[in-house]
Amino acid sequence: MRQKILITSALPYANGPLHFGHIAGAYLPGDCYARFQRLRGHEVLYLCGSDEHGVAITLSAEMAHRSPKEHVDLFHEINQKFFHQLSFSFDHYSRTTWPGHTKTTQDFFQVLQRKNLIEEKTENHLFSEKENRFLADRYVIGTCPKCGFQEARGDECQRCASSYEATDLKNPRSKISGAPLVLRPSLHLYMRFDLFKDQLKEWLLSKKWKENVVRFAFSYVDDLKPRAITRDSDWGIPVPGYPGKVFYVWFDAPIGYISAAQEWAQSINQPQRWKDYWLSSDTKLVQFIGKDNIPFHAVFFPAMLMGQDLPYKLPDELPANEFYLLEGRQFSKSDGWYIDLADFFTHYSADQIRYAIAANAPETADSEFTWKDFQMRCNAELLGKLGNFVHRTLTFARQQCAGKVPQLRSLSEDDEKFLEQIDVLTEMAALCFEQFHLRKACQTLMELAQTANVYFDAKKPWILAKDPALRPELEACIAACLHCIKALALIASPLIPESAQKIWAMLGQTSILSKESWSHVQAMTLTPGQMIAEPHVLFRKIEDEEIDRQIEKLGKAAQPKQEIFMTPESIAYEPLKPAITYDQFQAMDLRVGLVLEAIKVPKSKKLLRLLVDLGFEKRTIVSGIALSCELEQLLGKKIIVVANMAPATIMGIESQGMILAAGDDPQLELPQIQHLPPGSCVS
Ligand code: B3M
Ligand code: ZN
Repeated sequence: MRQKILITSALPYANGPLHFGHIAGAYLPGDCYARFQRLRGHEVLYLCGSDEHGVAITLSAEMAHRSPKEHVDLFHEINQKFFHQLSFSFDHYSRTTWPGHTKTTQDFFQVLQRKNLIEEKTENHLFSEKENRFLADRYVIGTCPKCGFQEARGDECQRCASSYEATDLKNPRSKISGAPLVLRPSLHLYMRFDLFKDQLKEWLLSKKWKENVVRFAFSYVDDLKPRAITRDSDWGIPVPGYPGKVFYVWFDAPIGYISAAQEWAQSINQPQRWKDYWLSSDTKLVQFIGKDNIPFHAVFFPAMLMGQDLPYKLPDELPANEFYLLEGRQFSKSDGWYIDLADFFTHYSADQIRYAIAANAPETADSEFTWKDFQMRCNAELLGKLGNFVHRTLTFARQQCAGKVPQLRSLSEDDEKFLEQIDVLTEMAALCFEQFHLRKACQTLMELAQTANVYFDAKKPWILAKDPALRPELEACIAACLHCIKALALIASPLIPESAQKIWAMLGQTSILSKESWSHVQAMTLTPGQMIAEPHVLFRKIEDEEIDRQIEKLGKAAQPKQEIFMTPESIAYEPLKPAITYDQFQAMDLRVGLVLEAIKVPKSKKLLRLLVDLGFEKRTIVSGIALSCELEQLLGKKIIVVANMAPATIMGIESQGMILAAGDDPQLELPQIQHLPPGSCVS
C-alpha cells in the first residue's frame, strides 16, 4: 500500500566541508533509504538543509575574517555541491537562514510561551567589557578549576578532560582578544522539558529502535530539567520580546526540518502541502542522525513537538549510526586528519565511496574508513564481482546471441535453481533496505554477483558455444545471466545509483531505473530479442601505489593543531601572560624525571598514568599526552617535571606533579634532556 514517508537527514552545520564521517552517519543511510522507498512506490519527501546558526559558526567566521553570513553562504554552497556529487537525492535542501524559518521558529516558541512552558531565569554569565558582549563557552579560555591548566577551554579541559561550566574557570579570558572576562547577570529563557518526562517515557517505550538509541534517550529523560533555549548573540533567530537574545541553535535547528518542508511546498506552488507530511498521522517520519544527535532527536525536539497545538508527527524511526573514523582516528579538519572531498573526487567516483562506506557503515558500532579497505571494496567487490560478471555476460551475449536477449526457456534444474536464488537474494536485499541494514544490503548484492559468477563458470557457455546442438542450453544460460544482471541493477540502485543506471542501460532499458517499481523490475523478464548495449567498464582498478600515496598524504596533512588567538592585527600568537618576577619563576621546582611506567587511564582518550623516578623519590603523575606519545616511546625517557606542583586528583588518581610538553594535542613534544640524571634541577 502506497505510504507517505517523510525522511530527514541531520542538517549539517554550514561551518566547514563535509567529510566521510558525516556521510556515513546521517546522509548515505538516508539517501539509500529514500531511494529504496521510492522504488517501492511510496510517496517520499526527503529533506535536508544547512544548519547555519550557533556559536561554532560565529567563532569560525571570526577566525576566518568573515561575517557569519559570508561564512554560511560559503559552506552552504560547498556542501550542496558535495551532496550533489555524491548523488544524494534530497527532494529539497533548505537552510536555517531562510526567512521562512525565522517565522516558523518564532511561532513554535510563542505557542510554548503561551502554554507556560517557558520560564525566565537570570544567571551570571561571562562578559567581555573589551568586546562589549557576553561570550559563550567556546569563546572562553582560562585556568582549569581541577588541574590548573591555564589554557583550558570553556567547556572541557584539554589536559585533565574535566568538564565544567565556563563560569567555573579561573581567570577566564576571551579566546578572541585575550581580554579578561567578568561575571554579569543575564536573563535567559528556559523550556520546561521536565514537564514532558512522563509523556516522553511513554512514547519512547512504544518504540522498537536500536538498543543504543533507546538507552541513550532514556538516560536524558530520567533527569530532565528546564533547559536554556536562548543565547546572547546577534547571530541566530531573534527571540520575540527579548532584544539581543537569539534562540540556542539546537532550539531552532530541528524546527528546520519543518521549515524545509514549508519551503519545499512553496517551491512547488502548493504552500499547504507540507501539512500532508508533518501534520498527518498516516505519514511515516524517519530521521537519520549520528549518535551524538540522539538526545535532541529522541528527547528535546519531540518534547517541543508535543508542546505544540498542531498535531505534529513524532519520529517513527530514528536510525542513528555510530561514529565513522578515519584510519582509527576521528576525522578532524583542524588536525588535518580528514580526506578532502574535492581532491577525492579527482581520483574516485561517488559510487566507489558510497559503496565503500555503505559496506562498512557504523550501524551498531564505530567503524572506520581505511584506504586499504576502500581499495579492497572497489577492486575485489565492485570490479571483481559485480563489474566482472556484468561485463563477461554482456560481452558473451553480444558475441554469441547477436547482441540480443535470448528466450528464457529449456531451463535445466541448475538454471531454475539459479533463478530461484536471484529471487531470494532480491527479497533479502529489500528487507535489508527496509531495516536500515546497508552493510547487509551490500553483502547481499555481492553474494548475488558471486553466485552469478559461480553459475557462469559452472555452465561454461564458452564450451556450449562450440556445439550447435547445445544452443538451447547456451541461450538459457545467457538469458538467466541477463535476468540476474537486471536484479543486480535493482539492488544496486539505492547504493550506487549511477552504476546501477549504467547497468540498466546496458541491458537495453531506456527508462530511469530509480523511477521504476521494485516489484515490477523484480518480476519482469527481459524481452527476448531486445538489443543489449555495448558493455563498458563500470569500475577501474585502484593500484597499490595510489593508495600508498593517499596514506602518505594523510600522514603529512595531519599538521599540529594551531590554537589561533585572534587579535585585531590578526597575528595568530598566543597572547603573552602577565609578567612574573624572577622569584615567582624560582618558586617552581623543575626536575629531570625518568619514566619508569606509562599506562592509559581507563575511560580517557588523553590521559596517561606515569611512574616517574625523580632520583630522590618516585612519583605518580597523570598527564594528557596519550594522543601524542606512544606508550613504548615514553618508557626510559627523561622528562621535565614540575616537582613542587600541588597534588591533584584526576580521574580518581592522585597526580603528584606535572610534566612539561610543548605544542598542542595531538602533536605535543616532550623536551629532550636525555643525558642528565633523574633529579637534576632545571632552571
Ligand atoms: N547541525 C549536526 C551536528 O551536530 C547538527 C544537526 C542538526 S539537525 C537539526 O553535527
Ligand atoms: Zn584540567
